[in-house]
Parts: sequence; C-alpha cells; structure tokens
Amino acid sequence: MKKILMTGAAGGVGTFLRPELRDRYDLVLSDLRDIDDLHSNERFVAADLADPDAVFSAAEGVDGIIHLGGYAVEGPWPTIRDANIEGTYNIYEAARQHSVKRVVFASSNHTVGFYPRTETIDHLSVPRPDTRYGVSKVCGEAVASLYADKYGVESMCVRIGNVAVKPVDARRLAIWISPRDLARLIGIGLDHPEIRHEIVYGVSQNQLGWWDNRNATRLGYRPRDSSEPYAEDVLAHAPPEDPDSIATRCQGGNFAISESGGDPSKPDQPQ
Ligand code: 15L
Repeated sequence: MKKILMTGAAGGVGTFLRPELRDRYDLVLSDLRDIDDLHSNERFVAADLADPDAVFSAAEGVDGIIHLGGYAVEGPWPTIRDANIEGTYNIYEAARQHSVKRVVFASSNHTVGFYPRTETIDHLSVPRPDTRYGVSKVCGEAVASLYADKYGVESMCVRIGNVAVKPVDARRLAIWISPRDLARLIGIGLDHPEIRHEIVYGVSQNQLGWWDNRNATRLGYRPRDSSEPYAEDVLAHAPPEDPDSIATRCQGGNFAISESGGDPSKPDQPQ
C-alpha cells in the first residue's frame, strides 16, 4: 500500500475523503488541529504548513502527497500568504528533498472565478482569480509546474468546484463534486503512470456547468454522480438571483464581489 501524506486532513474536504481513501492507501494525516478518531491505516502528525521543518518531517517516507491544507476562503493577505503560498511552497520543497514522486494539489475554481458563466473554459484557460485566495491557488499551480519541469516532482492540480454531500444552490449545481467522485479523481492523480503536471477540474457529471474537463477524461476520470437529481429541489428553494450582479454573472459567485470569503453578510475588510 502506498503511504500518502494528506495535509489539511481535519478540514471539510479531508474529512469527506478519509473514508474513501483509507482502504486504498496508508494515510499520514496532518493538520494544525488534532484528529482523534483515527482508523487503521491512519496516523496523525501535527504540522503548521508555514513551518518548513514541520512540513519536511511530515513528508518523510511518503510515496505521495494530497495537499488540501491552507486557508480555504478569502482572507487577509498575511493569512493567505503564510497558509497557502508559503505552505504550498514548503510542501513542494519537502517533496523535492524527500524525492516524493507525486503531489495532488487542491487548487480551486476561484483560480478562474472571474470568467463569465456564459463562457466554457478548460485546463488551458488563462487564470482569472476572483480573490487573494484564488491568487494563492494560481501560485500553487505555478509552483507545481516549476517543480515538475525542474525537479521531476509530478503533480495533478485539481481545480475543485464545491465538495459536499449534495449541491446547495444554483451555482453549486454547476460546480458540485461528490466526495466519492473527488476520491476517484485524486486516486488518478496519485496512481496514473503518465502524469507530469496536469490541471483538471474537480466536478461531478453535472448537466449544468461551464468547464470542459476533457483533460480529466483523458486521464480516465469517469464521475458517477450528478447534481441533476437535486436540481428541482435546489432551484425551488434557492433565493432569487439578480441577473445583473457580478456574483451571478461570474463563475466564482460571491467570491467575485466579497472580501470575506463569499459571505455577503460580512463587511468588506480589505487588507
Ligand atoms: C472553494 O474553493 C472553497 O474552498 C470552498 O469553501 C467553497 O466556497 C468553494 O470554493 C465554492 O466555490 O463553492
């Protein structure tokens, strides 16, 4: 069994993924927060991603890394810089120093959140980040590219839509991914023999949507879930959307208009 370091394992996405992955991989779970419900095949190691020594120790002896850790919404620049930019750099540096072959990087749809929803984009589309958070994910993709070209650390960068048990609003009907579809995609990222540096979208087989995910299909991704069965219910309960608002027009939704992680109820806090 491959030994895989999962950063940010105590977070929402990590919590969804652990049961999907622990039968297939020996998991080293890392986070700032403790994880106390460990199963067989799971071990915990505390690590602050901004601390290169802690990241170096966590990555010792692993075959691959699933890098979920960091700050997952918009935030002040120092927070984003330390957790996401320094943190991701530290992960790739640790991978290089330990000769870890493969990294799956949890990138985000917010790397491209300023594209209009009327435009279909793909893995080759130029980034249009909607937040400092999105900028940090673009930076992570760039670090992944550098480390593939220069040092042979192979990466799959997954521009994750929204991971949840089910889609919660009209925008999420387009970008939703089920935990088990994400686990399938991450499995490809860890095990596919011919990955060097790839960008794919982390999305289920939704009928609505604005991403051409042919790069994931080429690598063998066949999502089994779809937002479609939830669509009628979600749309019946969704608050009315202003068609002229930037949040409604942009793929990134509220991230495109807010300084506070897409939550319009919070005041803007430019740093
Ligand atoms: C993300 O990248 C965030 O990490 C997550 O919290 C969601 O807000 C998601 O995007 C989204 O766009 O719904």
